[in-house]
Order: sequence, then structure tokens, then C-alpha cells
Amino acid sequence: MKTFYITTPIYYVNANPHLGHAYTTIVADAMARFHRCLGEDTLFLTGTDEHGDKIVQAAEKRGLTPRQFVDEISGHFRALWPRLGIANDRFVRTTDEQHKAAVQDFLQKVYDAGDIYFGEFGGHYCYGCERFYTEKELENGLCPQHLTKPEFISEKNYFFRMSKYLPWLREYILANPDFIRPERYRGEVLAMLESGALEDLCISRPKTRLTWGIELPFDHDYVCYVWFDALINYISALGWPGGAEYARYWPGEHLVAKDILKPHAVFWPTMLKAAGLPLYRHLNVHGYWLVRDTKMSKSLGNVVDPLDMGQRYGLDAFRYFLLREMHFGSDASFSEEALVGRINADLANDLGNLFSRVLSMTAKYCDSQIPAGTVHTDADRAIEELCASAMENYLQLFRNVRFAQALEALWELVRALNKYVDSQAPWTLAKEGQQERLSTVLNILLACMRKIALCLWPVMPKAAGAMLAQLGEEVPDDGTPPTRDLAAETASLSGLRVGAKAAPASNLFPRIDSAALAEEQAAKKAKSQEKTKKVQAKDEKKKADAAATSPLPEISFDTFKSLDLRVGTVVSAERHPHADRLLRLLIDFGEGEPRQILSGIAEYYAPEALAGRQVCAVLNLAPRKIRGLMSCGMVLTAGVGDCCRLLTPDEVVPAGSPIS
Ligand code: ME8
Repeated sequence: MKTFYITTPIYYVNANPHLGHAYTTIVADAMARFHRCLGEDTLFLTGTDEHGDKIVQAAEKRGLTPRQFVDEISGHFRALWPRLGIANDRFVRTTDEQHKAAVQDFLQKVYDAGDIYFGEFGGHYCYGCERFYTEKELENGLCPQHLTKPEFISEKNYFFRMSKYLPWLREYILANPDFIRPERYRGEVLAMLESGALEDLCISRPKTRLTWGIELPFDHDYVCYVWFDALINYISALGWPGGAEYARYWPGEHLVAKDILKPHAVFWPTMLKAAGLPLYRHLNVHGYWLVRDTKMSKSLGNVVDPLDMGQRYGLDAFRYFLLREMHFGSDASFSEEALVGRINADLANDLGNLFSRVLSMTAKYCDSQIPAGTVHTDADRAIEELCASAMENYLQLFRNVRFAQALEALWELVRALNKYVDSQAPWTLAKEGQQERLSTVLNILLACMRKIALCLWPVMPKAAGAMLAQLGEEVPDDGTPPTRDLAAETASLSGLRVGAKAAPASNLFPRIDSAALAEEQAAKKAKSQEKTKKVQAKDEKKKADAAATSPLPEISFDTFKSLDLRVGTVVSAERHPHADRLLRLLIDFGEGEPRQILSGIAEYYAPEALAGRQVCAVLNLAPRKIRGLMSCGMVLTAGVGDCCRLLTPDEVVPAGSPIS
């Protein structure tokens, strides 16, 4: 029996799962279900990556031990997957004893073969990436991922002789065009291999610097580099070296995003080669989910919670959207408007409407009993052919991880079926008493709908199960696929249970009120703009304060003497009619007439408390109009941050006294 083994990256436990993690795992789930429908012996693995500096730091921040911390977050990942309709067969943790033993076996094997050596090494270490960079890899001296300056660290370490295998890897990738797919990532890896920037891989960390890792079997003063440890999960979870599942399922398929292309496309195959193990079959690489074209990040507050989306819009609709919207390999932009747009157009209008129309007609004209029929007319034959070709395309594209195109191919059939309903007009056939023709039309429609439901089960297991149930089939709800031979289903329209009871009505995907959503989104946007404004204002104030406290360039005595600084007595004060932060002060400087000065002290002084008070001011500042009123000079204040105090002589002096 053909086997299919699919893996996701094992996720870091330094953050909770978000849309990106959910996407990869949902795609892996859909692939596993798809291959089950093809009758393949399938195994689906996901898990968590739990060693390394980052984990220790994240645990410290929470006041937990690394062990307590990884148990907690790994638990969140494990609990999330079933809630997203994901049915993984295994869950691997790099802190599992079985994994640790496998990593040590692997290291020993490569060490014994002479491909691990001890050496002194100085390199640019990025703590964010937990890896060394070569001079060539840095961009303007900075880590290309984090744009921070790495620390130069020189220490003795163990190295994997990766460079020895790089020419072989290049040849292998050239000879196996779909080893890394889609093509753009294959090209990227070949360019990497041809750049000459890759060297041997440092695979150890001294325990003096890091203890949270797997000890090297040949030197107890060192732990294993987290990537070398993590990649081995793909076989440790199968019980390598001796496990029966390893023998049964390896080599498998990997699914990752572009961020971790290099470890999977370069480190891992060379590691496998050095250990004398077969390479994986395919590395499937997808792009990044952006949110309104910006990177998801905690600080921007735009992280999408997959559970929240599933709960709001229905899990199956959310899964469909993810697979349909992202062209595998390219980046895609997430927004609730786009999600609602797809739900309304593809699911409510096209697919939901087809089910609802056809089932209600079957109820009306056939008492919900699935009618028999045989293909007769050209229109019937065209639909029959389209059904076969759409399914074949779907299968072919899905196998090649082109999910968006696969679904589009299937929707050609969905839309054609809606048109077929219109052109065949079963209501007219009923009116004219053409019972046989009516039966045939409904039979063809129901048979095609069944095929669509079978194809969609990997993507929307619950909804597809409901569709099949509406067509009179019994579908277990335990993850058992509705067919083990989806490929054979393309051959003919057969398979429909003629005579069985169909559901009298169907409301699979209710339309979502997009106007209400738009309103909600606008409110959200306004709130987030408000937040951004506040953050910006705070930043500006910080900058202004920093500028106020930083030393200014030297000035000459003459320049200082050119300032007309004087003490005045406030005659009256009131709020500026058009500016909240300003007070309008009339101040006596002994000039005969009081002078009008506007001052930004409204937040700090009540106007009524100022009359009679003495203040210091610059008088020969060029007069300025501020919000409709003239200001002739500037009152002096002192303070940083939220502090602002008026300068006043410590005893009363005559109004207009110069300050020197
Ligand atoms: O890299 N869009 O773990 P990780 C799409 N532990 N996918 C995304 C995404 C986004 N915006 N953000 C994350 C690690 N992902 C290592 C892996 S494997 C031996 C070790 C998904 O928690 C995507 O699958 O940073 C990406 O490759 C993965 O999360 C990175 O997960």
C-alpha cells in the first residue's frame, strides 16, 4: 500500500499559535485527509520545538522554569489543533525522551563517520536567530532577519562538515525538479548553493552559555544546536532508528513557510546524507500571511487568532478561505472583508445555493427520494464531461500543492451546475409533466454534488460530511474518509444512492451581512487609529523632552545679550477660545499697555490663579499669530515630561525689570 507521511514545522513555544501556524497545520491536515481519500496509508505529524536560548528567556520573563514553561505552551498548541478540525496522528516534543535519544544516536552516527569535528570558531552570533552568520551573509554588518548588530563570539565548538555535501546537494536538486516546490524556492536554494556563502555548520553550544538543550553524546560539556536537534523530529517521531513506523513511513513530505527554507533545504538533506538515510520526498514551501499587507506582530496588535475566526465565521468556511485565498508559495493578505467576500460569493452564492435549490426541487418534485436517470442530451453529456475533467484537474492540482487552483477548478463545475439548473429549468419540466426528463436532470445534479462533496472533504470535513448526509449517505464523524478511492470516482457519475432519502432543504453557508461587518471594521479601525495617534503623541513628547534636556550648541555672549528677558505681572488670564492647550495672558511689563502673550500652560495652570503673579518672559521674539490671536513674546517655564512650572522671581520686583 502506498504511504503518505506529512509533517509541519515543530513550532517554537515562545509564543501562542496564530494564523500562520494555523495555516500550515490546516494545509497539512487537508493534505493528510486528501491522501486518505486516495486510499494511501497516511501519517500526519506536528509538534513543538522546545530547546534553545529563546525559550529560557521567555520562561524567565514569566518567572517559570523552562520545563514548566514548555509544558504550558506546548499544551496550548496540542489543545488548539482539534478545535480547528485538525486530526494529527502524532504530536512530537523535542523534550520527549524518545526524541532526545534519537538526536544522540544521530549525532554519534555522524561523529563516528568523521563528519563532525571540534574547532575554534569566531562568528557573528545573532541571539534572535540563535545562529552564527558569516561576514558575507550580513547586510551592512547587520543580521538580515532582525536588522540588529550581531555579537562577535569566539569559542571552541563542534562542526558538521556540511560543505562536503553541498556540491552533491546541488546536483541532487538539479536532477529532481520537484524536490523543493514551488519552483521559486528551488531557485532560491540553488542560488544559495551557488553563492559560496555556505560553510560548515556549528552544531554545538557550550554549557557555560546554554544548558537547555540535548547533551552531545561525545562531549558532556556541550549541548546540541537547536536546529540540528529540531530537524531530527521528523524521524524521531517515527521511532528512528529501530521503529516500525520509520520503516513504514519514511521518506515523507515536509510543509514549511519560506522563513525556514534554508534549514530544511540545506541543513536537513545534508544531515540525512551524512547519516546515510534516505532524503524526504518533497519540501513544500508556502509564503507568508500578511494582515492588510503588513507583517503580523504583537506590537502592531494585528495578530489574527485562528480560533476567533473559526468561531465567528465557521471553521470550515475559514479553512476553505485559507486554502482558496493563498496561492501556495506566494504571500497572501488576510482581512475579514476578504474572508466574508469569499464566504458570500463562493460558499453562500455558488455552492450553498446549488445545494439549496436542488434539494428543495428534489423535495418538491420527487418527495426527496433521489431519482434515477441516464445521460441523454448534449447538455447532460457536457456536464458529465466537465465533472470528470474538473475532478481530474482538482486531484492533479491538489497533489501538486496548488490548492487555490484546485478549488478554482472545482468551482468551474459548481458554477456550471447552477447554469445547468437554469437552462434545464426543472420547474418547467414539472409543469409540462416531463417526469423522466425531470428525474434525469435532478439525478445528474445530485450525482455531481456528491462528487463535489467528496472532493471537498479534505478541505471542509464537517461541511462536506453534512453535504453527503443531505444526499442520503451515512458519514461517520470520526475522521474516517468518505471514500478510499477518490481517483476512481472521476471515471463516471455513478455512486449516488438512488432511492435514498435526501434532505428536504439545505442551508450550509448562510450569507454574512457585509454592511454590518463594514461598520464593525470601521469602528475597529477608528479605535486602532486612535491608539496609534496616542502612541505617536507619546513618542513625539519623548523626543521633545529628550531634545529639551540634551545640550544645545554654544552661543556667544553677544547672542545671549541680544535677548530681551524681563519680569512682568499678569494682569489677566483666560483660555484661548480656539486652542485647548493655550492661555491668553495680558502681562504688565511697565510698557504702559499690558502685552498679550499666548502660553501653552492651560493643562498646568487655572487662568483664575494667575492674575497678580509675576512671570519671566522673552519680549523681543518675533510676534506670531496663533489660532487667530497675536502672541508678542514668550513666557518662560521649566520642566520635562508632564512637569511644567512658571519661572518667577523669589520676591516681587517692579514690572518690566530686566533679567540678566
Ligand atoms: O521556525 N504566515 O518555528 P516557528 C504563514 N521551530 N506561516 C507562518 C507565519 C505567517 N505569517 N508565521 C509563522 C520555527 N508561520 C522552528 C521550526 S522545524 C524543524 C523547526 C508558520 O514557531 C510557518 O509554517 O517560528 C513557519 O514556517 C512556521 O510557522 C515557523 O514556526
